[in-house]
Amino acid sequence: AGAVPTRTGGPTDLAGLRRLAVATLDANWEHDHTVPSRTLYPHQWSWDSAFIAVGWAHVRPERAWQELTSLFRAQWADGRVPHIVFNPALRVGAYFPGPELWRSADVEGTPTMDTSGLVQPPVHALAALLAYRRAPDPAGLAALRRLYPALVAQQRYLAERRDVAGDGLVCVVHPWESGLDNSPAWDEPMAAVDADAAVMRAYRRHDTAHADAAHRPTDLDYARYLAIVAAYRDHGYADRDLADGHPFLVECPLFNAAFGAAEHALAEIAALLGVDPAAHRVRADRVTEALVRRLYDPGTGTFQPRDLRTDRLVGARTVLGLAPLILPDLPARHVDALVAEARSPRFGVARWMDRPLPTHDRTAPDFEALRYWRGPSWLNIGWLVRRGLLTHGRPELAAGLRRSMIDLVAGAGCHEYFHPDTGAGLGSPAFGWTAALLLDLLA
Ligand code: 2M8
Repeated sequence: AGAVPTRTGGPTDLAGLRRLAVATLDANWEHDHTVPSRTLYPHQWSWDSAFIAVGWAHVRPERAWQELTSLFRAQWADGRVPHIVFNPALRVGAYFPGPELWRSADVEGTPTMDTSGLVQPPVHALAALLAYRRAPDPAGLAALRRLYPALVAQQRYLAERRDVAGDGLVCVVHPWESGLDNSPAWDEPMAAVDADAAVMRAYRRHDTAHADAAHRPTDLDYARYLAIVAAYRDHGYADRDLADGHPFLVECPLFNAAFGAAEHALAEIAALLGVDPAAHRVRADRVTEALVRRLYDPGTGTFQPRDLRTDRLVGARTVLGLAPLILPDLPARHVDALVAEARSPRFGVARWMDRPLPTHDRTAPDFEALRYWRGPSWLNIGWLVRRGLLTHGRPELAAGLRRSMIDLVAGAGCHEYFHPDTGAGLGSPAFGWTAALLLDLLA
């Protein structure tokens, strides 16, 4: 796995940090969207664009709206917002798996550009609302008015096509949909997916050419990712009958918290547009109620994913379980339990102010400080949890978490993720949402 990387040093003054963030976003800007990373992820990613729009709103608001508008131009007729929108100008092989594997053009109701067929956590309505609040001018209001029906259709797709268990929650059909690709939360459901690491010999992974293989998912993970994509694609990306045989069906607390938070955001957007927000509020309440009923484990006092193939909660205590804090109507008892979990040695928020929020339980035997979503610290997750802490009246903890995130970038630059103890920068060194969310944290 190699030596533990050390911090290399980023700017330490706030103006220097801001300049670095803007320069990173500018360098990743591509006509009408921002790439997460020029090397690792050179196309447009769905939830990246939402986080990135929040950052653009602070410096170039018109780009925030272009970012979201270009993403929603790739929305499918059924309402799904694809998790990757491919840039046709890039050479074949710029990213794996590319358009030749997804074959979106073969499906009816897909846009003219190539896309994936999966979704990601729906944080876009929240992003649009925050972008507008930051820059509440007529151009922003017009953009919000254009986006609103698309954001509603995105929610409708999830509510109507992805409620596989009929319990009011959205089911993800691939770990990539969670955004936390190789989280230990998916180990159990992934173990049931039939695949052999040897499959990867037939492909050329692109990520390991740009990032240390020891900091990325394994070949066996990738073989399973491909097997699940193939199953969904060969089913025409149709969501009927998923329960009958799709190899990966999981209700994720972060995805569903984003789904509920989106209805809260849509209620506020609707009010701004003079539309009755009542239906959004009703739906938001239902999501929170379903999350508590289906994904809360009173035994551990945490939210956990539910594997629909076994109908059991997954035992791993990952940072996914803290995400319901972003729901303003989460009952006080559950908020208290999550705050206790966040402050525990597992996550250490504000107990050790100098330690960043990890993505997995630090005390778990499968905690890996360097490997992607199995331990390292990511700014989008810290940013969401901080919002949750502010929403529920925990300003000191929120301030500690904010400080820890700013320190990470000051210590290492706008990296994709960070070693949760040393703060060393990992993955892409010029990552879009790190830059964007830093701008938001500094505002
Ligand atoms: C990562 O996911 C992609 C697949 O979608 C990959 O590993 O190639 C994840 O970190 C995901 O959350 C993120 O949206 C994407 C682009 O930054 O990269």
